[in-house]
Amino acid sequence: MFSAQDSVYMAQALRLAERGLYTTSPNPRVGCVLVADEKIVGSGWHERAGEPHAEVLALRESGMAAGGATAFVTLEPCSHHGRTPPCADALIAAGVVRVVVAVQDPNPQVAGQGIAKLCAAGIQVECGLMEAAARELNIGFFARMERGTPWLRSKIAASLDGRTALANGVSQWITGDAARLDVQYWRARSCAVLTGIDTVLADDARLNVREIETARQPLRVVLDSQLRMPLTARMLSEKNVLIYAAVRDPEKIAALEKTGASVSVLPDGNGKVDLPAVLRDLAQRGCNEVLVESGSTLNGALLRAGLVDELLLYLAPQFLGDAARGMAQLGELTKLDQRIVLKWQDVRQIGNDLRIMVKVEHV
Ligand code: AOF
Ligand code: ZN
Repeated sequence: MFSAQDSVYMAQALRLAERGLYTTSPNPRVGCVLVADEKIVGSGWHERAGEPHAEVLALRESGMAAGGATAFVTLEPCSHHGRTPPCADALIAAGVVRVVVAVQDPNPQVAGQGIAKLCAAGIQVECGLMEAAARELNIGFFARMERGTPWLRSKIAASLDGRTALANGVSQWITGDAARLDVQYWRARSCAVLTGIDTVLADDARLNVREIETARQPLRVVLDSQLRMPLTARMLSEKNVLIYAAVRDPEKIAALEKTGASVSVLPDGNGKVDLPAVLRDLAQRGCNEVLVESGSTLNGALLRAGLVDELLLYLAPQFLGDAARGMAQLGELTKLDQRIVLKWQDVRQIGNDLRIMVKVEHV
């Protein structure tokens, strides 16, 4: 049903969509190419929530040439009035005769209704071309829409023997400059960076995007059950910090809020922060992709709770030895079915380090 030429145009639409990698959230990254008489007559990509969708920009560029054209769109054209009017209506009004869609929009406000609208108008619609790539590009948007939590990606820098810090906590500079720069891109595309209070206390980490230009800083999220966050923490010198606590301490909360931070109390009943509730809350705040940058305690807790979706591992060519700290405190597993099973995604060398991306197989 799809020709080789269809694939060429959809690949181009996907490349356009990728331009929104750092800006579109909470919206998905979407690209569109309009083709008439085997020529591209218009193209567009969604840049920012509140601004026009990919299809509308492509139609603006094509003008009258969209009449009789085929539209290649990486996500089902929307059918709802959100911040902008429905793209399905715009495609119908422009006289497009065929629409090739990579993947259906998981947003319940759309969810097939865009395609239905196009079909009802007599447009030939085909869905599923390069679906896997289109989903992957918006993996966080799909996670948030389909299960109500963001895509959780945990970054861990370690030695080749899987150690992240010496037993005494010394951990800085395990991986090299190139790996650290690479992390900046993953931070920049994430809606939020999540860490534990121990990392803030140990490193006075800021967790913002510094070494590359970005139009948008991720929300910095700290899990701080007992509200130990110092008011002098460097992180608090910029806004955009959200602290999850397990205790209601009105004085400390007021002092933190005065710095511009937000505090939300979500206790789990055992003196800790309720991790699944945190993720649901972040999704409600529009977070698609969340990057965890923390120590082995929080990584272990998230992995044990089955909340980590993907690991971004940077491995330096060093051994730190058995006494050094591991990547994630999982406790002792006594049965093999308790193990965490991973699926290889990508392996490459970054500078002098190895970057391994694996997805967690949720059973
Ligand atoms: C499209 N084309 O380029 C994008 C779509 O508030 P709005 O108006 O920006 O609508 C946001 C929703 O529209 C978003 O949640 C998703 O369902 C869809 N995104 N749809 O037809 C696009 N970005
Ligand atoms: Zn739209």
